[in-house]
Amino acid sequence: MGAGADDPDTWSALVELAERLVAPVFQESFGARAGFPQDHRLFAGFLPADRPRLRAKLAPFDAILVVGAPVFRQSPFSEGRFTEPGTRIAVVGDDASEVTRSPAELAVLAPPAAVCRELARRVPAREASPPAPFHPPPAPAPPAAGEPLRAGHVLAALAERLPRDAVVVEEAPVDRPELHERLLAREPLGFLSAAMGGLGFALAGATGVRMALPQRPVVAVVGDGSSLYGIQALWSAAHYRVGVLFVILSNGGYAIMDRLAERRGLEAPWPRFDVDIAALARAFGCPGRRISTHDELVSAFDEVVPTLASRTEPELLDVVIAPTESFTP
Ligand SMILES: Cc1ncc(C[n+]2csc(CCOP(=O)(O)OP(=O)(O)O)c2C)c(N)n1
Repeated sequence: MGAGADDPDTWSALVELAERLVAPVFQESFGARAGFPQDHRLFAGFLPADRPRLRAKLAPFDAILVVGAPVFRQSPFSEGRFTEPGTRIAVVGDDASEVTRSPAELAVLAPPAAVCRELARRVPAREASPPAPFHPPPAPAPPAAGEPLRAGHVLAALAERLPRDAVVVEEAPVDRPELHERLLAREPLGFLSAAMGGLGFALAGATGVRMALPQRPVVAVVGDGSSLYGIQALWSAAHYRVGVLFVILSNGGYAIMDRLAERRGLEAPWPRFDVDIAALARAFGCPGRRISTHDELVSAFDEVVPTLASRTEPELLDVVIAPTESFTP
């Protein structure tokens, strides 16, 4: 399932269909939105964006129905087939270019909710034992004295506190896989991302979502590098009194670019940087504070997260973390 399935109608049609087939449901990789409730017992996790791991993940299945997503979004590129030979693929979606370029045996250009609802009515119920459900990894223990915070600490602390209806806007390149696994989308529009790698979307995007849907709590989780591609959105959030929580994962560099360079045996030519994003936020009129300990992190979340449904002032938490050392997209 993918971004093209992210509306209440399609979610409920897909739940009906998946339950009838006792079929595991995977979220597309590098997607813009979630296409299925990620806390449902048939949710099976996130497809890899890396082709060898995608092939391995899909190898047990003889038939795959793709709904509201391309077959299959991958980045960075690697050689080879998407699936093992013999796997049959059908795709349903209302994005004509996505449907027509997908290498599938059957491609249906149609509103996914209607198709899935009708399929759920027509396919025979399957007798099968349910697949293993997806569980987020356990929260990491707080860092020992002298050890830095890591992305996992921030994401796990947020996951423990966010209400079901929160909208999480993601632009945290190297930590996206872990963000997916910890911050599950439990309601439509629970997850939002630009999904094409171009930076500069999240601060303005989160502000706009909260303006359009003032009843939804909105949190943006953004890399420090990414935040600099559209930092002036903080002025808009402050000026228009938009109560978004901006969580900056400040690892002092372009970690994903470093990891991608390493994969190719290259040394990263770009420098590390140390920009005080909290001070920048304040310069734009948005309250901002720097967080460097687990206690500060937890007490800031305890203070701010419960106010998200009703607040009319943005807040930026600039959380200093160690760069994530591996990237398996
Ligand atoms: C507009 C734009 N410019 C440059 C890039 C290349 N780029 C991709 S990720 C990245 C670094 C992002 O840094 P940060 O937000 O700190 O995330 P991290 O990798 O540390 O998680 C850059 C420069 C891009 N994707 N889009």
